[in-house]
Amino acid sequence: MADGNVSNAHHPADINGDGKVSKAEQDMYLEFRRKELEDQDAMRDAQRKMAWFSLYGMLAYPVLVVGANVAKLEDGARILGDMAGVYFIAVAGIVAHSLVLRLGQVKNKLWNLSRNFVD
Ligand SMILES: [Ca+2]
Repeated sequence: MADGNVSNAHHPADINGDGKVSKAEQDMYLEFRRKELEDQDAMRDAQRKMAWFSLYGMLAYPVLVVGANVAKLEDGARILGDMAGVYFIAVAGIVAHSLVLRLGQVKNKLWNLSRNFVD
């Protein structure tokens, strides 16, 4: 029933639903997929930068408290000390989220590798 170009299965590139993927539909689909991959890459870069920025902030925090004491800013040092608990919990959440995302990517890669060995 189905010839070479027509298929009963709906292809995501077939926008008008005629069962064929025209050149224009294929180009649009490939462009959409390319943009999608670029967006995912940019999102991963932004999350990685956010995690590193948070870690640097975590390292700089005690230095800021000591620096405020050295600069005779006792109120500043006290306020920074009071905020430390909330700050470190928030940073730990950001870093943990980043690690969980990374572990998910590693798991997917291992899963895909194992599927290649089975096939
Ligand atoms: Ca079509």
